[in-house]
Amino acid sequence: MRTSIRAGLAGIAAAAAALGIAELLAVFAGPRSAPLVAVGGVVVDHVPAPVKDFGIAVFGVHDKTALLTGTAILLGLYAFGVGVLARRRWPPAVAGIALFGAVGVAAAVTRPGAGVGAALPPLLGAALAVPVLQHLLRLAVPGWSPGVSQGAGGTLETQPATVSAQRTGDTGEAQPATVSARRAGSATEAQPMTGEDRRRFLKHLGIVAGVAAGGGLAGRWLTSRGAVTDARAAVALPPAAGPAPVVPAGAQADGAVPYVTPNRDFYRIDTALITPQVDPATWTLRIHGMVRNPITITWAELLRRPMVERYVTLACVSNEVGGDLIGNALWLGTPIQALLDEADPLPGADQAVQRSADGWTCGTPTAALRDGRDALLAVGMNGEPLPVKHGFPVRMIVPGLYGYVSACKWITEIELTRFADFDAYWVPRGWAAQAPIKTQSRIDTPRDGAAREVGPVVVAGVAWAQHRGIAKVEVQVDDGPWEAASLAPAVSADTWRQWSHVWQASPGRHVLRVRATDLDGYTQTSETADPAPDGATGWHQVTVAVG
Ligand SMILES: Nc1nc2c(c(=O)[nH]1)N[C@H]1C(S)=C(S)[C@@H](COP(=O)(O)O)O[C@H]1N2
Ligand SMILES: [Mo]
Repeated sequence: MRTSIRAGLAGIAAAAAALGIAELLAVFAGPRSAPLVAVGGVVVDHVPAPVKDFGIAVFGVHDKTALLTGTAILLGLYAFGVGVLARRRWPPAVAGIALFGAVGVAAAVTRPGAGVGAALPPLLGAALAVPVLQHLLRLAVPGWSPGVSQGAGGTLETQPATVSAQRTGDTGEAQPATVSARRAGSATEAQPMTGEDRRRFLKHLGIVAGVAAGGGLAGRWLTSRGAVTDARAAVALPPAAGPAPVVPAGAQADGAVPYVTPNRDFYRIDTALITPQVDPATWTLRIHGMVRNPITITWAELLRRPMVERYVTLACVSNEVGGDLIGNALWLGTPIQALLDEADPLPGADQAVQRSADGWTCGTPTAALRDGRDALLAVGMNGEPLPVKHGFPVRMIVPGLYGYVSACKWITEIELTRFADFDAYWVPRGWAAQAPIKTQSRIDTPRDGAAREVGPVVVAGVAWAQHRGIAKVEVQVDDGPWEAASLAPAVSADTWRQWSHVWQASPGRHVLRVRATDLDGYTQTSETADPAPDGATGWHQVTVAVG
């Protein structure tokens, strides 16, 4: 193994040790102060809309894993470079480690709600990396010591300070310190690494990597013990005041996704790299700002309020035409309208800003929360307490509005204000402040690129125009006429509607398209638009080979 590779590996191991110890310290300083998560969080908060779009388009609901993996790979390359550099020149390598620590500290302390304590994990992690790297380099590079650097050819060079000492020497002879360094160097030149040296290096490398991984895993495990899994399991949801709406027979079209999306299949989109762990025992919701009567309510008080159950289809603004960032669930919750009436918003408070436990915000038109629609402070999803990833213990659900302007998970605050006075999280990042869900439709079967036999072929899917309702779905084959599909019944205008159509398929390749018309009389435009700033448009189409 080449010396520079060993030095690079020493760099990676030192960085791993830094991250491992930081992960362990983050158990006390808060899970979001762990450097990877903190830096990843800053990246999430600062990516421009097109990049976020790209991330969601390419990685979908796995965008977080992709981000953390990417961050880890970049950090690995950086650490390798620091190791290689340290072999030749130590002070700039220390500066490189300091920079790594500084980035971690800057990220950790600027996360919403972080205190100065959040600086400790990245700071101590970086501080530990210095002696670890020193130790491993001594083993990786015979003759190496922080004051003596090695040149590219394996020959020893002196530090600049030593060079100047040489120059100022009266006789031009090297100072004794330099001489001894040179001697040590030439001695090691003569003695290349033995097999035993190599084994010793690899052993120490392995120990550092093992301790780093152990620290990291222990940290993660201890953090997860602080999780709310048990608190969630202990929740007994109150019954709804009235019976749940009945899903009409025939709501499900053959070949379309399930009318009710099971929780485990429900898409998940949020900016939280660490899922917020909010204990209902200490949870409160504060309604304040431009209101006559500020209100703070506890979990127990919330559960005593009248509860209703409603099917509502939630959609993400980042959903591409034909995409699957949409799901339909039965939500149990208390109507927010009554609570807002008690808080009594002042005239002009046209925006209700919801804030989550991790600092994320969204802004909903106050009118949409008070116009009689089923806007809920939800505690249940498909008969269970909200899954932690979907906002446990409490989230907002507002029919007809994209999630980023209405569906705050882990909600702890509602501040009444004006759209003119406050921009919620995604608005300065290039997304619209107001975002009703656009009328859309999707073909679920056949899949794009599927093969079918000649004869009758079932085409089926979903269409949605939440809170307006779907009036008509039409299917077009190639450039033929638009034909009406048969519409399945739905619980209400707040959910998607399934549709199906039997197509007499002839041999060859065919393009199938779908478009929906809502009950306002609006038919989906063929014009394509990107998700940003306020939702994609265009017709979904699939190509099918028949023969
Ligand atoms: N706290 C918080 N709530 C949030 C978000 C977020 O990033 N943080 N994302 C919103 C977006 S963009 C959408 S589409 C919905 C998705 O809800 P789900 O993950 O339960 O499907 O949550 C909304 N609520
Ligand atoms: Mo979203």
